[in-house]
Amino acid sequence: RLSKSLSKALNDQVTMEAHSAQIYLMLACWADDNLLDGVKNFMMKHSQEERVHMAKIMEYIQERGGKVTIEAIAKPGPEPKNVLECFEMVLQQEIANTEAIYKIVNMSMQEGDWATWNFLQWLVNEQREEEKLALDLLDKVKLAGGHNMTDTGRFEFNKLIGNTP
Ligand code: OFO
Repeated sequence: RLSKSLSKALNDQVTMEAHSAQIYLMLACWADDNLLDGVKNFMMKHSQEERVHMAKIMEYIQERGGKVTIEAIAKPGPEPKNVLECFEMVLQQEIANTEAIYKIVNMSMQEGDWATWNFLQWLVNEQREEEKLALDLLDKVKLAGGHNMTDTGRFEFNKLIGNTP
């Protein structure tokens, strides 16, 4: 059975995943306003992935006899000013998520709750992949011009990201 402290930490992570999903939605809307349909699709897909993470953690808490409480989600924002800022926000959010997850992994280790430790390894791997993807995309944004991206750079980057899983 989950300890109270792990149950609370995992519950906070449910809220954090929901907040990540909202950040991706905010970025999708920003992309739509800026005629970047490839970026929008990418953000919509990732918002959905964060909701899947959220649901998996909820299920786990319940399966282990913990209690899930749905909390308020902070408003995301402000919106980015350009494509570079948009992808810097993605990377920062993923790093913040990884740090939060590592804290829970650490707690589970200290409590000797190996089931929770084992469950979280899936999320650790997921974060490694998401950080790698965010870093790769940020590199591509920089190659496409970064702060000085031209309309052609935006067009090419938007096309490229539209084909990114
Ligand atoms: Fe972006 O991954 Fe959830 O945690």
